[in-house]
Amino acid sequence: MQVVYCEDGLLHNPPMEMTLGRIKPYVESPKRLINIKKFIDEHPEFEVVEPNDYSLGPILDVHRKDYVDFLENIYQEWVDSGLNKEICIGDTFAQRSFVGKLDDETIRKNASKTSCGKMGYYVGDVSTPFVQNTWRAAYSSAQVVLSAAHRLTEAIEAKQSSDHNETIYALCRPPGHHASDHMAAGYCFINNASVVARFLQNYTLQDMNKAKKPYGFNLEAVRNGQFSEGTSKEKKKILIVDIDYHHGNGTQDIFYDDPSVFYISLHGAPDYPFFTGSAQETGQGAGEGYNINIPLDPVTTTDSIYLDNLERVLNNQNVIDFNADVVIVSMGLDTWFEDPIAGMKGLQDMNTYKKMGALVKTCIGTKHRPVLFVQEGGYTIEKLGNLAGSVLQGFLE
Ligand code: SP5
Ligand code: ZN
Repeated sequence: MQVVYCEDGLLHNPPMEMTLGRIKPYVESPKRLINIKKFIDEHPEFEVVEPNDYSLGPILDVHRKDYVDFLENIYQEWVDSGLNKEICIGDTFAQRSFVGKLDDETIRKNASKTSCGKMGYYVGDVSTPFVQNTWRAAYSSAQVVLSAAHRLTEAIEAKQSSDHNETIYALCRPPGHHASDHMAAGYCFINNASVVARFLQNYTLQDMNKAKKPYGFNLEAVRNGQFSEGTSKEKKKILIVDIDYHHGNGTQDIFYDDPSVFYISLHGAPDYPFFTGSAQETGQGAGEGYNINIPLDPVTTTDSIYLDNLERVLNNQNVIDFNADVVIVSMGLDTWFEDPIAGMKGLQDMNTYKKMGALVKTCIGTKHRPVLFVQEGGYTIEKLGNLAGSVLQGFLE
């Protein structure tokens, strides 16, 4: 299995975060990536490949331009206004009644007068800080996933028989599933899984070939508005299976009214992000019926309960009828019982992770479909290589 990896993912390294009333070292640490990469390097069934650069175009198919400008510039603006160079972290948030009855555009204009205001408008919590190279890391993370999608598309189009799944792993960091079209949250800045879902829908293989440049983070081209664009007319159907411990509120939100992207999430509840993730959230408008949430009790969920739920949802009639062209797995590894900020108390067997990968391969809703694994959360640094490797090995076996 090919694994796309980029060292620039290590560049986002804030000195601290605040979670559950405690100031602590940043939990979503670069060590996570290093540890998974180490496992990948030690196992011959994986082959590490370099990313390419597809510019900002595919990112702007999901995220608002004003938000992308914010991601790019906020750290420097914060420092230029005399604030802490060590870390740019919000402390006042544009929540509900705090913004009164003003319309979004007015709130955005008011917020945009200061870097603190922008942090309050574009960020959802205090555990999503910016440092010097945060934007560069987030951009690289998206390019890793886009590169994986391009390679997967090449493999799909070159495919001779249908007796095996085409598959690839985007070993990206920072993660993405809490980021919405205009908000960073939960360690996430660019919603990688969503960007790649749209990329697969909007770009033909020819578009991808044309957009592809050597990975280099071409800021000038980005400033000059030289973005790649997709021309695809046939919209591929994308199934996103989110097995991160947390509900992927950002991904759900981005596709909530879209019947061409089916979002499934198994997650611990009640827990972060607290406001979304109930089973009653089934999509809206044309997207009604294309969103399935499976909240699980973090205390009583065991290995077999978790696997039963995963198997059931991947064999759900609506998922089968959807008949996805491509499956994206938002692969969080923070369900593991020892996870320092998450974890299901009863998920203690490494084999469970193999079985997760095996289920993605064998269940009717996912069987024989190309699968793109996208790295999300997971914070038991020492175990992450094993956990990620187990899911992928379970899929390959
Ligand atoms: C990508 C990702 O996994 N982001 C997670 C962000 C979570 N941040 C807040 C976590 C604090 C709440 N958890 C309390 C559970 C205690 N067992
Ligand atoms: Zn998570």
